[in-house]
Amino acid sequence: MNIFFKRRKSLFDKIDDNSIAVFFAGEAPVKRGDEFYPFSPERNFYYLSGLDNQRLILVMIKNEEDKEEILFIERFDEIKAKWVGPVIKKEECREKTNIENIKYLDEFEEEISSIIFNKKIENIYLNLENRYFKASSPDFDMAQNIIKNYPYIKIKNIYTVLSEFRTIKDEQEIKNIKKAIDITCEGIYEMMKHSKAGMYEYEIEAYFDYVLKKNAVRDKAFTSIAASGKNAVVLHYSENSAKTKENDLILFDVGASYGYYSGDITRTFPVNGRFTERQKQIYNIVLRAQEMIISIIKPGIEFKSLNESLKKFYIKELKQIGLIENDDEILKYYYHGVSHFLGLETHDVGRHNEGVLKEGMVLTVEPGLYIEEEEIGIRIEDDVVVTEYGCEVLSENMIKSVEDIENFMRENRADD
Ligand SMILES: [Mn+2]
Repeated sequence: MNIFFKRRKSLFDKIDDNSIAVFFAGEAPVKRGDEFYPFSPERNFYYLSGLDNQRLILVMIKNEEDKEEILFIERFDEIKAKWVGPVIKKEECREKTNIENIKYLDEFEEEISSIIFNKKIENIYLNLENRYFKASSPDFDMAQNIIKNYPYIKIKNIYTVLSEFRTIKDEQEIKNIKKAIDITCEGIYEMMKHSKAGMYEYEIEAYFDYVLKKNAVRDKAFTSIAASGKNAVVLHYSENSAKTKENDLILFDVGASYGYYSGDITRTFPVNGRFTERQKQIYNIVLRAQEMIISIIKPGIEFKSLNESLKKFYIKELKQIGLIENDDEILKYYYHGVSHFLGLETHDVGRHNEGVLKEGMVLTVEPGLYIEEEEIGIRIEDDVVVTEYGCEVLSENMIKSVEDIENFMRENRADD
């Protein structure tokens, strides 16, 4: 069965009778003048349709008698076709989505009013993600129009329902995430091979970008972090412009995107291929912390307990090496969360802090320690999928022990 059809079928079960649900693919935002940012489909639209063309609209209609779906696409325009290429055709849409009824965008408004009237529509479900007070999107515009023109219709938010769906990954999704991770790891190995003290952070990063392009990945999952020495204590450092020094560690938090699914991996290694004794000591604490967290992940565990366990572990370890005396000093050296969901977005949807882990969830495990006064910032991040009794590390082939990293860098350094 077509996976997108299957997802829409499950969604129909969650919406009330006499309702329609509307999803917009969105369009690329203007950069400036006649330039646009690259297009990336709205994720719930993509999740339900598998289409990544701009401006499309998916409408789902449900009443007591039947369930209907309509896809609105752009009409063919000869001049536009000569400049930017032809738009997606009805036949291709049918094949990819299993939606039979395909209409043109210029018919959308008339069609919606006729559905509202003829099908006695009482509710309209819209995809209302709202992180900012002045949110603007086709969904919010439509909400405004409905309130104005059909004040008796109730507007409901489908975003939260889909977020719930999307936290549990199906086989196809895990395959895509795995592929994104494999390419990401290949890129990290490439950086390890070429890294030398004295290179600029972006010079090493360029080897990651090369691997992405070589694998036909057009998009990164997020802006790469390439942070050497003390820069690594800034969590979202993205300047990537400093010159590395002889005994620097360098932290790479990077991710390829594949089929719109994100990989998210962090590795920290010495630019010159050899850890100092102190770096080794701190690195091994982070590594053992990560292994401990991975070992406790299983269905039923509270998401927020992962971070609590990590802090307890760190407090004990950092007291042992004399870095801290009191429990609350830990916040000086570790100040983020250990995990987030991963999927169609890098910080994927789902209310992690309120919930427990379930089979099929994909999450990151990314403990770090940041000692500013010693210019040491270390984070190790892998991605795991929760299984029936535990979890599977999707990036398990990516080396991370001190010994493996030093050996790999010694044996594989390129002579450029
Ligand atoms: Mn992450």
